[in-house]
Amino acid sequence: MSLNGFVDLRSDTVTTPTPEMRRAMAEAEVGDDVYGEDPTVNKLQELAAEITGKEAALYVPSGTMGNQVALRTLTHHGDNVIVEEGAHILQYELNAGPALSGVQFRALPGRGGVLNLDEVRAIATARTGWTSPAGEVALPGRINLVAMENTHNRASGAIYPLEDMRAMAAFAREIEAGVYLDGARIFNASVATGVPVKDYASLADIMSFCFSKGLAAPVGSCLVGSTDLIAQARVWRKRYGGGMRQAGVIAAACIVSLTQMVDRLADDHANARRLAQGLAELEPKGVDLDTVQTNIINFEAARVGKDARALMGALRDEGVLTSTTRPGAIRMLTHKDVEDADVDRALAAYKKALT
Ligand code: TLP
Repeated sequence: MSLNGFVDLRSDTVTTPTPEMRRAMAEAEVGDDVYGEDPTVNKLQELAAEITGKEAALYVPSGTMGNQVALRTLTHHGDNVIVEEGAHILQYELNAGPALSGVQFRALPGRGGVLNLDEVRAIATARTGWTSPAGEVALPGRINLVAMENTHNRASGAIYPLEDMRAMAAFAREIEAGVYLDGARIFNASVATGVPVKDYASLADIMSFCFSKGLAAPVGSCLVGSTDLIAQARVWRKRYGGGMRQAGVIAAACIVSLTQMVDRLADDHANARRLAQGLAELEPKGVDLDTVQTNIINFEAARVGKDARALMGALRDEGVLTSTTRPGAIRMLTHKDVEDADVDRALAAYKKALT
C-alpha cells in the first residue's frame, strides 16, 4: 500500500525510495557534475554503460528529457522520424520533438507497439512526390531515424520482441537511418523474457531507460551509446537545462536501482498477471490477457459497456487509484509498493464497482 493509504495503480512512477536508497542518498559522495566531478554520478554512468554494453552513459533528470536529448542528438531540423503511433515520444511530450528538434514524426500503427517492417519499408522507399517542370521535387525526404519503445507503454507494457527489433534495426542501417530505443521500461522487458538488456541496447545508437519507474528511484533516467554520441548528448542536456550540480544525491538511489531492484520486477509482473486474470474473471472482454506481458494492464471499460470515468471514480471511493491513457480504458500499473493484498483489494473494488 502506498503512503497515502490508497492502492496506487496510476503508474510505476509513484514508487517511493527504499530505505537502502534513502541511506545511499544521505551518504552519497558528491561534486559538481557539470564539471564532471560528481563521483556518484560518474559511478552510476559507468555502471549503466557496463550493464547495457555501451561505451558511455549520461544521467538526465527525466525520461522525457532523455528522449528529447537523444532525438536532438540523432537528428537535424527537418528530419523524418518513424515512430509507432502510440509512442510516448509522440503522444506524451507536448510536441517537444517538432518544437525542439524540428523533426517530422511519421507515425505508423503498430501491433502491440511493434512496427510493421513492410509498412516502414513502404514509407521509406516511396517515391510518390511531385516534380515541377523546373525539376524541384516535393517529397518529405528520406527517413533519418527509427524510434522504438520497449516495453510499450500504451500497448499495455507489451514487449517489442528482440527479433522484430533486430529486423527493424537492420533495415534502418540499410537506409542509413539511425535507431533510437525508448527503453524507459527495458528492464521489465529483460526480466520478462530473459533477454539481457545488452542485447536490446546493441540494436540502438542511443537507448534511454528510467530509474524512476519500476526501478523505484526518485529521479532520473540514463542515455547510453557510443562515447562520441554521449559527448554530443551531454552538450544538448546542458542546452536543455539538464546540467545538474551535486546530482550524486539522487544518482545514489539509481545505483541501488541497478544493483537491487531489477530482479524483483518479476514480482510486479506476477501481480499484474493475477490482477488481469481476476479482472478477466469478472469481465472476460475487459482485459486482453495476451497484452499483459509485464506490469501494465488496460481494463477496456467501454468494451464492456461501462463508463471509464465513472468506474475510476467508484474505484477511488474504494481506495484504488487508476489512470487512463486513451478514452474508454482504465490503466493500471503494478510496482514495488503494490503487494499481494493490494491486488486483492483492487479486485474487490472492481467487483463492487462493476456490480
Ligand atoms: N510515462 C508516464 C506518463 O508520462 C504516461 C507513465 O506514467 O507511464 N518513455 C516512456 C515509455 C514512458 O512511459 C515515460 C513516462 C517516459 C518516456 C517519460 O518519462 P518521465 O515521466 O520521467 O519524463
